[in-house]
Amino acid sequence: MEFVKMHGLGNDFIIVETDSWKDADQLQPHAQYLCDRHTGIGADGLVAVGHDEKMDIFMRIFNSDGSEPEMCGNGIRCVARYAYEKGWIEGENISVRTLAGARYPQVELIDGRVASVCVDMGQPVLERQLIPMQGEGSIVKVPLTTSQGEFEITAVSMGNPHCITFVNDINSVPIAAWGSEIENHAMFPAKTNVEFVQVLSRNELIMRVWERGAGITLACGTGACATLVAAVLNDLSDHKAIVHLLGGDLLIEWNEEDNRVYMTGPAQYVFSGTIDLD
Ligand code: ZDP
Repeated sequence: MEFVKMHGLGNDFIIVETDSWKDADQLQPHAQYLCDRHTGIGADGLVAVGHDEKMDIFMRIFNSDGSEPEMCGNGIRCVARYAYEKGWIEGENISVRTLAGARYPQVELIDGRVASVCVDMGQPVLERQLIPMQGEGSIVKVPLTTSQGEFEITAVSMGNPHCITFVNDINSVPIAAWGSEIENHAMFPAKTNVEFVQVLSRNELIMRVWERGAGITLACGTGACATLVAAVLNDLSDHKAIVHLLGGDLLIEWNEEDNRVYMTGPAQYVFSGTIDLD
């Protein structure tokens, strides 16, 4: 099987072409092995991409634990660059079919090469049952009890669930200990991605992430979008901010006119190769 390794701010993916959305089913049993950083290729996720009947392309992602999330922000920037530079796309605007619905990346060129990608990540989902999150009422400043203490969280879905906690000192947060418990908390019937955020200003946030199905990663695009939305809902940020991640920075805007979230950041190649699945 041929593959290309790409990453968005160090959140890395194995990109594999499949003939159809359905054909990507055959990849899921191999995700754990292929993503293993010792016995496989090594990545945070496995991404299937190909031509779609209604949209320009489709994208399916499998986390390194083999689970299939609805959406992927760093990954969609990678497949946008991949499809553009393969010559699959006319122009710079791409329509992508995902499990979360249609998403619309736009490649940004310098000297004919993709320098960055701006993705319309759609509207944030703020209805508790659709995140999904147990209980009733607001999704802002919700008390969450864990074995490691009480948290005040804000939940946002970008097609996939995110649980955001604001902290005073990001470097003091035990990401793995808190993140792994909250990921599997009963409050989140589909589990959740877990973000910890320190606010530097109304236009600058630091975010660290424990990802559902992947653990600590260097960056999470959907998580950065959810972080900005949560910061606005808590009146801690304006509608446009830089989100600093371990792997680098993303520019996130929650547009007040169309209620859609826009994410801009890089997508980079690492290497290509072949691997024998058997
Ligand atoms: O929702 C989830 O299970 C995430 N782990 C999916 C991957 C999210 C990603 N890191 C991103 O950038 O949004 C690819």
